[in-house]
Formats: sequence, C-alpha cells, structure tokens
Amino acid sequence: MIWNPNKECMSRDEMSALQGRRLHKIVAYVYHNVPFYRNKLQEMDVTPDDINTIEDIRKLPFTTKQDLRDNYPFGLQAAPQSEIIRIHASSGTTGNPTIVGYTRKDIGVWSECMSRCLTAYGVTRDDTFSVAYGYGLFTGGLGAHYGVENLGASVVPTSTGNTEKHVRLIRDLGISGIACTPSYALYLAETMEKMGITKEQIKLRVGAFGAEPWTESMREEIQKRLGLKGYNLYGLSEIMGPCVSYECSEQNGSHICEDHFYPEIIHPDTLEPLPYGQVGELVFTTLTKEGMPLLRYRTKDLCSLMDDTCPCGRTSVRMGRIMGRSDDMLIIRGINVFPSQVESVVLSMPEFAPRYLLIIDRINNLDTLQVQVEVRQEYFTQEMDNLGAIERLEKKLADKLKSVLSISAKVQLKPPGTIERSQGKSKFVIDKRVLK
Ligand code: DLL
Repeated sequence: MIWNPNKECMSRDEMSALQGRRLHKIVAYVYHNVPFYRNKLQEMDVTPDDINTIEDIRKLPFTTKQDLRDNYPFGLQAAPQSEIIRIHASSGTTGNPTIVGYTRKDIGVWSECMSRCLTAYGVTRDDTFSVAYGYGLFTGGLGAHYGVENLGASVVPTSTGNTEKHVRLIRDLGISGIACTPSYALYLAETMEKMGITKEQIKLRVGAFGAEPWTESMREEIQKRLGLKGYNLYGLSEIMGPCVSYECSEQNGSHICEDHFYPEIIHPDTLEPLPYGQVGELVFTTLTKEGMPLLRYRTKDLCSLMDDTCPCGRTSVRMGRIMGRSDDMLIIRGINVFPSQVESVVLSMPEFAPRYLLIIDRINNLDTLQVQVEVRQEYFTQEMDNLGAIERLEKKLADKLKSVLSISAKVQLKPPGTIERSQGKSKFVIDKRVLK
C-alpha cells in the first residue's frame, strides 16, 4: 500500500517541476519574512526572481546549526507567533537548544509524511501501535503519534521508561506495531525475555526504528528477538522530525518525502554538490514549511543518495544509511549530546580541571555514558580524603550533567594528572559501542 500515490509515485519530471515552483515560493517567503535570509540573499545578490527551477537551488546560501544558535530562539521563524501551534527543541552544541516552531499546516504535512512512512512499513487502521519514542520537546514521540492517528491505527502513547509495563501492554493489548530507537527495541527484547514472555505470546509485527545510527546486524537481532520486521525511519527536528525518509518493503535505502524536503549531498569541506552514489553531507531545503523554513540546511549526517527506480513503485530519491557525522555530535539513547556540553558543565565548577573523558558503551543493549573528570589539586588534597566528599561531588556533577544533557551520566572523579594526555589532538570521547 502507498499512502499518497499522487506524490510518492510522481514522474521525475513532474516532481522536479513541483520542486522548482515550491522553491521559488519558499525563497520569496523567507526573503520577505526572515531578515537573516533577506540579508544573506542580498549579500549574494540573489532575489526570489532568480529562483525558478530546482537547479537554481545552487544559487542559495547554506544554513547551519550555528545560524540557528546565533538567532536563538525565534530569529529564523518566518510565521508570526500567532500562527505557531507547537514548539519543539533539540540540543545545541553548547547552551541554547534549537527551537523549532510549527504552524497548523506544518503539523498537517508532518502527519501526512509520517503516515506515508507507516504505510510503507505495512501499518494499517487495523493495527494497535505503540509509540515508545520520548514524548516532550523531542520530536520522536509526538511526531510519530500524529502520524499513527492520521493513518487511523490505534495509538498507544507509551513513551519511554517503565519497560516491564510496556511489555505487558504489548502482550495484553495485542500491540502489532512499535516505534522506538533500535537500542530501546533490543532492551525491550531483553526485558521481555527476563519476564519469561516469548515472542510467540505477542503480536508485534512491525517496528519503526530511528533517531540514532543502527546497522543491518542490529536489525537482524531485533527482528529475531521480537519477531517483527524492522524498518528505518529518519528525520531531524530542524527539518521536521521523524518522517523525512522511510524504508519500503524493498529495504534498499529510504524514500525521501521529496515534495516537502529537497535533498542534496555536498562535500563537507568544499561544499560542492556531489553526484548520486557518492557519500557526503546531507543537506535539506524545506519546500513547504511555514513555521521555520530552512534553505540548504547542513545536517552533518554523512550518506549517499540513490535515484534508480525502486520496485515498490515509489519514484522518490532514496538515501542510504547514515554512515557517520561530519561534526562531533554523539547520539546516546537517541538524544543528541555534544562533548562541548559536558565541557561547559565541567568548566563551570571550580573543583574540576578542564580534563575530562566521555566513555560511551552499550551494556545490555542500552547506551551508557560515563564521564571521568579530574579534580583540581587544591580540592583534591583539602577535601578528597574522606569518601563522603567524593560522593557528594560526583552527585553534584551528575545532577548538573543530567539537567543539561537530558540523560543520566555516571560520574567518576579522578585524581589530578591521571587522565591520559595525548601527543596530538586531545581525545575527549571513547565510544565503545560497536555497531556491527
Ligand atoms: O532524532 C528525529 C527522529 C525521531 C528521527 C524518531 C527518527 C525517529 P533529532 O533529535 O533532531 O531528531 O536528531 C536528528 O539523529 O541528524 C541523525 O544524526 C540522527 N538520526 C535520526 N534518525 C536516524 C536514523 C530526531 N534512522 C539526528 N539513522 C539526525 C541514523 C538517525 N541516524
């Protein structure tokens, strides 16, 4: 089944024409409503009249996360506040999160695109579907939720946490579909096994997994242990949230909702566009967004695009799996974490030297974050001779980290001079998660 064959199966020529028209419109819209873009376009001597076909996109400036941060909170918003009906936020590198406002039409487009994804996974009105992405500022929960409702399946807003209760609901309600991070899916499988519930006792058959990188062998393991078929779901808050691209039954790349989000791949250093098939940085232009439209937004995600025809009948360009990022952003339990966020917390506390190490691991299929920090000599000699002081300081740092990162970190204090110094670039992160 295809949710919107008119758009998902459009001929390539029709799609390009539609994209060209929409690009002209969105450029005119931001030119008139967002001083940041008007200034950038004027600097480049480009007016909306210069943008008539989708190829003209190359005349437009790029937008980066730094631009969003510099214009915090609402500087890139194009619609008046009275038209904004929802606001989400995602982590920035330091301090300010990225704020994204949506108009009623944006929420409609998001739900529509999310319904396209779910239909491609084989979800129908007859399914009972658990949304186990976090509900809140993160786009995963509410984004998937609206898509399930729009499609007409029964949504169970389980969110994250209380996994045993979740397992019981899966069994008792006959839940047949689930959306969550791939690592949470594995944790769920493990919890289920511990509770003595077998995959034969549940009816799960479809999983929509994303928000973090995952691999074919993780897919196999999840499928085997939960007895379902797992599909990739990709998206990012700045562009919309989950729904930007989705796998179909062929599972050979993810179809991009290209009538709303125009993809390009660029070389991350030269910023030159790269041809189909080459790995580079993924860039999106929102073609229809009203709240916060973005021109050529650099996602920092590395992947390639494919334009060969897909046997499923959809004609949209597909993207391969995300192979890494061109910045230092880490994704831990689906939450974006920048080492610089940890650094700013460490530096704000006089007890610590600016020496820290983030150790990320995956234990029992759940990501863990340990932060090792060196205590300054003066605090170490004066106060560290009794254990209570160490524990209090560890807790103080752990609490601060939690409030900044939104995930818990295990803190380990180190005596002065014991975190290894490197000869070349300092190493602040050890990621032990092996994505096989
Ligand atoms: O993670 C939106 C989302 C929610 C997508 C639920 C899918 C499912 P952000 O928090 O803004 O938004 O993080 C976006 O997460 O740039 C990628 O680096 C990474 N990411 C998202 N989906 C995938 C995926 C949501 N399927 C960042 N595979 C993106 C690999 C993914 N990485």
